Amino acid sequence: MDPRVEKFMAQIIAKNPSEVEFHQAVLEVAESIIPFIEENPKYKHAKIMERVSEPERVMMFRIPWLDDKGEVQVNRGFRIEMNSAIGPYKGGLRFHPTVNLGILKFLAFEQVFKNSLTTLPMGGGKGGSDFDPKGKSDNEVMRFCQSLMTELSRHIGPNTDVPAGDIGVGGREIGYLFGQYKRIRNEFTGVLTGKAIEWGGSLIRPEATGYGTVYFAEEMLKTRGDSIKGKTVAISGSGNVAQFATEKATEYGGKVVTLSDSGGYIYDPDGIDAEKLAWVMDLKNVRRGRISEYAEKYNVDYHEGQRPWGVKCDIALPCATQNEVNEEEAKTLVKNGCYVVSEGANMPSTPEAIEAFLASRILYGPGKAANAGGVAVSGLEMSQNSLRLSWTREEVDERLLNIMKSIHQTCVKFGKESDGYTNYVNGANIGGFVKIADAMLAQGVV
Ligand code: NDP
Ligand code: 2IT
Repeated sequence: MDPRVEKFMAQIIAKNPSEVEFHQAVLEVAESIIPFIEENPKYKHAKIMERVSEPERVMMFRIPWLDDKGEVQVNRGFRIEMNSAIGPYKGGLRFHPTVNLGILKFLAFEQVFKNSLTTLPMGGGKGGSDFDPKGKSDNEVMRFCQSLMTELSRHIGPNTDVPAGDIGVGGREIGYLFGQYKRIRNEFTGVLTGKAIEWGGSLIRPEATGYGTVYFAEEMLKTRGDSIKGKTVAISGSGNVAQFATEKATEYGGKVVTLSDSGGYIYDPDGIDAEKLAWVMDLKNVRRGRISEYAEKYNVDYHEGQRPWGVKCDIALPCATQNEVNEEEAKTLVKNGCYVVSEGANMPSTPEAIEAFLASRILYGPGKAANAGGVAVSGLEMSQNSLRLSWTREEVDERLLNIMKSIHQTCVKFGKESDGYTNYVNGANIGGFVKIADAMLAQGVV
């Protein structure tokens, strides 16, 4: 490791002990940025890298609520306000039993760079809770969301901090959270994104992350005169991002052969077409069932406890969670002919997996670039809320496509190497960094 990076990381690790995912996310950025800062000393003297790695503010709070049996339950809530140099804090809320401070700090840190790449004026934040929505009734989810928002409402606002969804937080949860915010503050504002269309939401927001990930893959393929048409696609997850990545990849002429959840993956060699996808959406979003049921319904193989990366494919779209592709799986993907990876999830590849992708010179689009479409359309939802207008589906989708193209161009601008290979990791990190760093320089030591 570069000794300057090592020295920097030693401070990060000492200051944030046991936050391993946060260390991982900071290291990935530091490896791109520290050499860049050496060539641009104004950022070094202002300690920009030290400052962006320290949250501006962290809230951690108790969330008590009553379950359907009348028993008291206690969860922990968080909001990390990471960086507001270029706009109000912006980023999702995650509800998952694994949620802890380190995971949310990694997500908030990634969000800062991602939001900068979108071209829209949004700072970075993230929050959530260790609450597990699985097996809870709608009423339990509502009471939990109301209790969370009772505290969170003190810290957020349409010009301060604008949360949205992430794992375990979709339209249902945003509805309950919005209702409680409005009740407490007596204000109908764009304080959350991912709202339903009837009460301030944007068309295409549910689709945006998955669509954007596919648009990004298509842009990467274009650089080699290629396209998704006719390609075999492996997708992990079966939630919001995976569903709409499947929809767009299929629309672009790809054949999606896998989906997964935390129980295992299904392999459908005929492809998950529009009709099967509609069935998956009902299974996951309405009945809240398991992906194994797909195997029974369509008579295909289900691989319990496994991830889909052993399947032969041209394109892999990891759309479930962090560290879901390890070194061995990355090497297997490449060995089996996969040459495009576009990350719908945040930090789904381990550092060793990323190294394997870059070493084999495949087209590797890291999450902070490839999944930025979701937060980009959240930014467009904020614009529409401010204008008190709604744009059409076509208008929002066109803006999304143009934003993904612009992110791709930024990655190429900052990531192209002397032999012509684009290192999208360096491109996304440096491209995201410059705008934030310049804003921080202009705003003084704050
Ligand atoms: P959902 O909750 O809708 O779906 C999550 C999916 O991932 C489910 O299939 C879930 O399976 C699976 N999953 C979650 N945790 C694990 C785990 N620990 N191990 C294995 N599988 C797991 O979330 P989203 O689709 O919204 O989010 C997916 C990823 O995309 C996350 O990394 C998120 O941060 C990222 N992302 C989301 C954006 C958005 O707009 N929603 C924007 C940008 C990135 P199960 O149901 O069994 O838990
Ligand atoms: O990781 C992400 O970018 C999100 N979960 C979406 C954030 C947002 O504010 O829409």
